[in-house]
Amino acid sequence: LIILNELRQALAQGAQLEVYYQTQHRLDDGEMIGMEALLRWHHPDHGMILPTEFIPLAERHGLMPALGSWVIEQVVAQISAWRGQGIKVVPVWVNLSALQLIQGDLESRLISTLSQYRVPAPLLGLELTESVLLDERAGDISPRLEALRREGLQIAIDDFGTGYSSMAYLKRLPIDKLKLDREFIRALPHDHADAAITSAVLAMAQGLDLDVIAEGVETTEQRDFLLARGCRHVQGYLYARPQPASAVEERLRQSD
Ligand code: G
Ligand code: G
Ligand code: MN
Ligand code: NA
Repeated sequence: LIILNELRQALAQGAQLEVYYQTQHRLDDGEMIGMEALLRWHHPDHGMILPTEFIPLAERHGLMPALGSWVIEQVVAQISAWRGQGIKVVPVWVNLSALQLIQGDLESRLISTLSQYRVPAPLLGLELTESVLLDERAGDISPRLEALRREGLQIAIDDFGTGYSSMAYLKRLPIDKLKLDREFIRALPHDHADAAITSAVLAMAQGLDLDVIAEGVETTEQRDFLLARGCRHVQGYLYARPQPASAVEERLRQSD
């Protein structure tokens, strides 16, 4: 539990935590259309620790609403700083933990952070996994998502296809985008099952008028397969790895 205390300290001081950004692109012409904020912890002894290791710890030990709020404020402040420098910004997507939704005042906190930094709501997207969306402790989430969308925020289902995958919630929940999990992308185009699933999700999303972004695209073969099946957006190492704000800032300036 030394690490837990260290995480608590890192959060209090902010210095060892850093938000990385992975750019997202339009498939047909490569244009940057967004980015995902991904938290990193630079530990003085252990080097970089990935969120898969420390976020579950933060969730178990009550650090999560605070850590999540820290990420949101960092991201909104960064967008604001870029806008202040005249840099044209693309929407930034933040991952939400179930514990942030259970905390009932998420919506008002988001809205007040955005207005404090004078950042237009459409520049912030929220990624929720299927398990977060279906977490009963958060209550009926549909009107809450609706309220956020009315304010202009965008909502995506993250890791789509790996959770409970009840198609019923797609009908019920007000969302903008599906993030097709990289599990289904990895073995494309050769794996028949993955090819069938990916094609079916793309067709279904088109019928539901939902955008799809394919995650974990690493090869041109994967890209070509997706493009041929009407997928419009991608995120993956083929385009960019998660990187510090200063590095994506370069790309924002170039693509401006
Ligand atoms: O780059 P990658 O190793 O960053 O991310 C690993 C996992 O950690 C992903 O499932 C991602 O959704 C999650 N993650 C990254 N940053 C955050 C964050 O700020 N909040 C939450 N809740 N999850 C995050
Ligand atoms: O929030 P989510 O679970 O979708 O987090 C995205 C995760 O996927 C992060 O850990 C990120 O670093 C990782 N990632 C992004 N692009 C690629 C990729 O092309 N290949 C692999 N293996 N991982 C990726
Ligand atoms: Mn995500
Ligand atoms: Na994902």
